[in-house]
Amino acid sequence: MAKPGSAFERSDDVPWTREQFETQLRALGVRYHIHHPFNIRLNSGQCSPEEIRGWVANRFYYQINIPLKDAAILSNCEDRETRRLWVQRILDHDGYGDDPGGIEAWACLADAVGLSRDELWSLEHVVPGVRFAVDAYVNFARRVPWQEAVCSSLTEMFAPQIHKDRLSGWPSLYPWIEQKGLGYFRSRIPLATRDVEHGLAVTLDYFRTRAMQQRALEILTFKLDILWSMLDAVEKAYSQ
Ligand code: AHQ
Repeated sequence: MAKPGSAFERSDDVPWTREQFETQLRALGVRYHIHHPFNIRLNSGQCSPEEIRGWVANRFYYQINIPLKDAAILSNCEDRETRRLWVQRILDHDGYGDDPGGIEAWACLADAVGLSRDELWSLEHVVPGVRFAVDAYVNFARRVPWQEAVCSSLTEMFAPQIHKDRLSGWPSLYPWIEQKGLGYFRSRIPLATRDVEHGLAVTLDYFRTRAMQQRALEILTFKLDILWSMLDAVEKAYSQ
């Protein structure tokens, strides 16, 4: 590879600017699970109660593993300022003080779609493809530099829209689902926006060379594939 700045440096060696890098990251949104056939059917009112219960029960495995993933990042992170911010993500899901947290909010969603708490927490409905994808995410966060795991959380750049779709559509599409069960989606919109602001700053600062920026795109693609393959597995299990 040519010396940086030399006349022989090729254009694909030159790092992207912060704006170019962010544009490249956001362009991966075309692979976000909002475009998955199961999600399109789910958010357009075409799923049966059984399919929705299956999706809620399987996504619960993802939700209860987010704090483990975030704790793995904390355990690898030597920077106190970053930890002071990142620890909030665990509290958001596990709850803190009077706030029961996002995992409890997801259990309320389960109540609303007719899944008992025992059934939900038994994880009996979690299909192998979902378990493998979620476990791959947690194990990734355990073994890579914490900045790479932070980068993988940036799929939430695209999350506000998918939550807004559920909030705007489900009440009329699925009138049988009690609306108080949708509270989790409502809670995530400001939290996802806050989390992405921090995650993006870490990512744009850490991945400085063109090769590292390319690695960041690969990391985000890996996480997009995790979300996509979870819906593949749910669709195969519940939509035949
Ligand atoms: O509810 C979600 C959530 O708490 C998180 C944390 C974040 C991460 O650290 O990877 N990603 C994420 C996501 C949540 N909900 C998903 C959805 O479709 O409801 C979207 C998902 C994401 O975009 O990564």
